[in-house]
Amino acid sequence: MSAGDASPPAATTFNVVVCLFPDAQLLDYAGPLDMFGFLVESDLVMYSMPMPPKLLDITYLGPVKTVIRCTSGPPVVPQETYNEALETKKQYDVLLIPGGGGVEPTKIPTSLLKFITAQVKCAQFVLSVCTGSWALAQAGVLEGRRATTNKALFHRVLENSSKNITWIPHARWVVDGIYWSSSGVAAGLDMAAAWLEHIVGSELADRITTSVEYTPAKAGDL
Ligand SMILES: *[C@@H]1O[C@H](CO)[C@@H](O)[C@H](O)[C@H]1NC(C)=O
Ligand SMILES: CC(=O)N[C@H]1CO[C@H](CO)[C@@H](O)[C@@H]1O
Repeated sequence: MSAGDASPPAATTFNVVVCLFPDAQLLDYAGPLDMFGFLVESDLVMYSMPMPPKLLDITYLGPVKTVIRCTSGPPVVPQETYNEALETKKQYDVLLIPGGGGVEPTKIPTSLLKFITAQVKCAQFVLSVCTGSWALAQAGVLEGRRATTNKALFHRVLENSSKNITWIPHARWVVDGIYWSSSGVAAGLDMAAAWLEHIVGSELADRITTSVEYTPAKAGDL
């Protein structure tokens, strides 16, 4: 680069995986994704965005490649299964894990738990929304860590997860190492906004939240 060349460095890309399953809570993943979309290269023109320092390439995985019904919203079809991703050993940089009725211990897909355990070894960020952190707890990856979850299901998650997890009752979201966990549903939007600020800076993150006319809560807000 010659002296005085002011062109910004080329954007780097995070591969993001959205972990779907039957009875995943729609807004848990749809809320963050609507903001993440501002960093998807093919959508930049639509949003009239300058090239951000970080781009997101998003993949949708599920226990099956056939139609999945989430708690509400349209039927969704995952692009690949967890088992296929495990076989090809593809590593993702960022995991987004929604909560919902499908994370109940009797319902959660075993392949999702295996996928989480394999991915967290090299992932840079693991984002859970609502009872998505219960899925992380069942995968055994929150041992010795702090996390939060949906306030309405707090005691159920607390009683039915490892005693070696420090569950934080009053938080919109909690960060511990690579793990970012938010409380219930809409708190995922607040955590997503904070995470965007973390990866692309406050100017661009503010532009995104302003575009969607959202005023994010702070980490300690109830
Ligand atoms: C809690 O988890 C951490 C991290 O895996 C581990 O080092 C520690 O021994 C665990 N403590 C108990 C009481 O299981
Ligand atoms: C508080 C709570 O929901 N406890 C549940 C934990 O899991 C067991 C086994 O599934 C249930 O019987 C408890 O009700």
